[in-house]
Amino acid sequence: MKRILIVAAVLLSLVLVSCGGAGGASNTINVTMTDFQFQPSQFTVPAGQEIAFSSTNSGAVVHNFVIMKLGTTAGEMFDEEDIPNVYWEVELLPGGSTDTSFTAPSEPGDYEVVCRTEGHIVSGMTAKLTVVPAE
Ligand SMILES: [Cu+2]
Repeated sequence: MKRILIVAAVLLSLVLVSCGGAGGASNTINVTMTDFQFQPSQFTVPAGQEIAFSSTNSGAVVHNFVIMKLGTTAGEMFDEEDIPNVYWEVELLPGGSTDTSFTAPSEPGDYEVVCRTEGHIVSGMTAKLTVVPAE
């Protein structure tokens, strides 16, 4: 009897953990760009849905929020050959801000986010966009 209870408790915790993963998705991204970071640097959105995007550049130089297509990476430096791999991007001048939106990719997975301003990737200006199946 005791063993059955333990098995039930383990199964229940597994269910709770998996629900927590999918439930973390949000239709809103609110990100601050600094010299040289995205804050926060991890986002989870539902596949194929409209995402409200708000951002402020509180740094002293131009920053970008560039979502790379699934399975691609800009590597250590964003250059010409990376342009076809851009899924969506927005550029903000120093002190600038934006309220816009984009449609989340339809394919679940981890997407790389970078700032394409020269030297910013190696300075640590990267983030991760996790796309999960829409409920
Ligand atoms: Cu930047």
